[in-house]
Amino acid sequence: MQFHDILKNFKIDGELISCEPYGSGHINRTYCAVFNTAKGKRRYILQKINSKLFTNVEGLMNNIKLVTEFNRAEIEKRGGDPLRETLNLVYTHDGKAYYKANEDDYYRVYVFIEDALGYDVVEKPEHFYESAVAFGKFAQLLDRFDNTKLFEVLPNFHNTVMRFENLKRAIEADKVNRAYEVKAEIEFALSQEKYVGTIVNLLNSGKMPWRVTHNDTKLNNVLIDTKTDKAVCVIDLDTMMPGSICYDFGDSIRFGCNPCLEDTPETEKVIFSMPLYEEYVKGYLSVFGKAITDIERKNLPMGAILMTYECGIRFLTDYLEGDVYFRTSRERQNLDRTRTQFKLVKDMHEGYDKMCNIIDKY
Ligand code: ADP
Ligand code: GN1
Ligand code: MG
Repeated sequence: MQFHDILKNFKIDGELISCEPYGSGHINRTYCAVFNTAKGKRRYILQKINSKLFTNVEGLMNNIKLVTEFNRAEIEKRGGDPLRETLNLVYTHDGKAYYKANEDDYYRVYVFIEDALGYDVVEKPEHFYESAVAFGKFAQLLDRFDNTKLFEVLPNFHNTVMRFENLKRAIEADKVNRAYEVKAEIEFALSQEKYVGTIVNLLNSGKMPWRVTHNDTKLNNVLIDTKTDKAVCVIDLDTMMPGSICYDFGDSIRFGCNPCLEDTPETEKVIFSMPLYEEYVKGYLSVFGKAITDIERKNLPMGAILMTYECGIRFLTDYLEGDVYFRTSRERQNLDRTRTQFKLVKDMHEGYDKMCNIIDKY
């Protein structure tokens, strides 16, 4: 189907000029659509939703609608700019949050947030600090949102125990005959078994609170103002679900404290950056510090280790299954991603005491 035929279903006044692939997400297909309107050129984000993964698009889009409308009202109350500080869905002519083009072919449109970018690697430490403030504020904002309203889009998304079981099954099945070339990675992955239940057990025993969490808190899921270097908006709300704050903290650390790209083939250049970790802790706790419980605070460093490890074993599982989940553009990309994560996990174990001391400092 042509972009024009898809976009004409959304409430946009104007003529479509172009529509090109945009951004670097691994899951959905994102495009930037430019329209000529009475007010001049206007850009929109068009996304083809990965409906193989998100099998209940109605439930997914209802979550995003609820959360963005809630945030919009809160931002307005606080005198902020609701067109920039939250995602804004563009609805279809019949008032829906998505358009179904064909069976398994779903699209959504967001207002494009101008003069802001998502970064794949920390270019300036203040960007990372700013992302921490943004995710902290986001968590704080949603602390008042009733999480029973959210449909659980991907159950067990950060259940590290289940991810570990998936890995073991993939090793056993060895579908595409790759296990022999990743022996060292498999050995490392299995050596971490004693940690995998830490957060899951705390949540399930009621010792750690379930909160509304974002669950995909990579730096490139916060848009940073290109002029002021301040965080503008948290995006990519597909994985909003009940979870632990240690997941959100940990996933940010996993991605941002690596000076290299997530899929760098030069694993030897990957080092866990303690100064960047400190930037993030400072920013996050400056806004969320009061709401956080002792057990959450104490487990933030373990959250970082586990989210990095979990992402590593997800990449490894996907490599063993023939690259069917994460989008790849070259061979062994998922293996490089795995190695990056595992190197970070090793560094974090070594720096664990220091990571805890930094939490105590703030
Ligand atoms: P994925 O789930 O595939 O990661 P995202 O929702 O994160 O998809 O979008 C991919 C990229 O598109 C983002 O990293 C960001 O650069 C850009 N993007 C997404 N939404 C907007 C928006 N409303 N305004 C500007 N850029 C956006
Ligand atoms: C995926 O969609 P994107 O690129 O923001 C993945 C995350 C991983 C991340 C690794 C729904 O995020 O869980 O941490 O890749 N999202 C989903 O970069 O699986
Ligand atoms: Mg994204």
